[in-house]
Amino acid sequence: MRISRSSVIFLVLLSFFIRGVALAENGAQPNVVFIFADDHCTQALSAYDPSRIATPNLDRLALEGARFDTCYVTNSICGPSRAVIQTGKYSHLNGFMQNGDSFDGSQQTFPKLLRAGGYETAVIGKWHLKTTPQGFDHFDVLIGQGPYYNPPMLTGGIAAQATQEENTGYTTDVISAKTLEWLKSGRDPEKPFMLMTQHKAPHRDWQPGAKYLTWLDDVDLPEPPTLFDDYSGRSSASKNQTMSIAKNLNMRDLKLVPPGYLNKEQLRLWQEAYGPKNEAFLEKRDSMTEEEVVRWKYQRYAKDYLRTVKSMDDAVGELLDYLDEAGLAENTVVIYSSDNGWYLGEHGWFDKRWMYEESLRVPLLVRWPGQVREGTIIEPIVSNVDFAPTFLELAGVSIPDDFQGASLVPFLKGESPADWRESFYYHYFEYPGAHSVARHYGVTDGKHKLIHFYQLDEWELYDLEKDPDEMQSVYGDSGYASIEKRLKEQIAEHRTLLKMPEKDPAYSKKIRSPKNPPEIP
Ligand code: SGN
Repeated sequence: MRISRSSVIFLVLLSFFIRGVALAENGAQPNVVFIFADDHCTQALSAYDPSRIATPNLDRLALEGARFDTCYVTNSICGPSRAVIQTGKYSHLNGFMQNGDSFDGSQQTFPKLLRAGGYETAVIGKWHLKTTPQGFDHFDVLIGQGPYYNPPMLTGGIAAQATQEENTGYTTDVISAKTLEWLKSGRDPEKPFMLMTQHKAPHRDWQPGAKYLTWLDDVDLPEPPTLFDDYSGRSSASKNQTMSIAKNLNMRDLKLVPPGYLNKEQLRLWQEAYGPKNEAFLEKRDSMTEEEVVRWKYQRYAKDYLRTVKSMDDAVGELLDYLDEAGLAENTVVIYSSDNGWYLGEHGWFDKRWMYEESLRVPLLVRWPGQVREGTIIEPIVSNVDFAPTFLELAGVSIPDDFQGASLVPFLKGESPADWRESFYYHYFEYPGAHSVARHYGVTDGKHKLIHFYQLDEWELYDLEKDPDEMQSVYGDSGYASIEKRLKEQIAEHRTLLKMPEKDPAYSKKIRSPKNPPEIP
């Protein structure tokens, strides 16, 4: 009997379909919900640090699942971090090294591999990779950074032409509603799914939603001990940055002027909340010392940041409740992380970019019922370059050889992989650029950290056990000579393994020059 080519194709597709349905039903292919924040640091997530905020919904993930305590990003900035997650590769190989870049969506990405493995894929919320998402059955994404209120969004997917739509409301709530809507009625119930729900919050300029405009008004937040750091123990790089709470927050950041785009009712609520607080500040401004003004700015900035986190925590609660109600929780792995770490006043800073701990480290929480033991804490160094291989292993899809990270599934199952990385390579490329952080690379093994600001040819070495706040570089100190030598060798090994070219591949790139935001009066 002769079987036509089209029959063969039909039979192959049918067998894939049957396999997909069977796997989805018996739980072999769990759903994955990846909840992602923008600029959320562990200092503002109570499962890690309860000193400034309670995030009960995010904490649920840690209590019912695992908390990774040392998750580092390879390049601490928005677009590059997202590209690492899409591709499982460091920035120099995925081509997205700085925020001005455009993501080449035609390359191999994990959503495409998951689709080929029978998953339905969706991304809702912040995308920030410039080009239209590829590899997603459904996308509904902010355009560029997107505003905090009334965000226009681009929606489409594999089977639909992209169209732009207007939305009204607070962006965190809009993303939350769209996420629930897709789960309830947008997806194909016959297939396992991978959903990325990605918030704008708590990105600059930290605009709270109406519900939290006055929350924390009566509280004095604790100040980080390094708020008045003078950078005397370090190279010239940290003295030349422009991310200082004292000097670089502008009127909008500090809410001394309202956002220009709010609708009438949103503006009314905003003015009602900030008007009296601003008047009180401006009245006493002239009699305040410089130090008092920095303290005031820290409180204003940190509270607004935490207010945006609070709304996001509510959104996470709604999502977890829905997974429970719909009977999806048992067979869904929920993962929470952020694109980079952040300074909530430590070293006198806001923003990210550095290889120093606060900006290098991101939250990573994973709940996987029946697989991850409740309350697990995982200490070894993991990274956002490990996310893509993890997604693939969860789905039972094979991991391509050119991925540069490794799956975290063994840790989730309570194993300690014998050949896990003992040190980690970091590389930041965006200088000149926003906040003037010099280009650098470095290595850390969790105990020591060696950083090379290569344009300046200045080095720093930290003893993280003795000096966890990285206040005093011991580079060149004879007592650390053997450690310095070992870390330099590790840098060379990592660079070879990671296929890092000798010359900075981003040198020739044009970078937008930083704007000079106006100072407060
Ligand atoms: C982006 C960066 C911020 C930066 C602003 C303004 N975030 O929003 O780090 O403060 O630009 O830059 S990112 O999510 O895109 O990485 S400035 O040059 O005007 O100060």
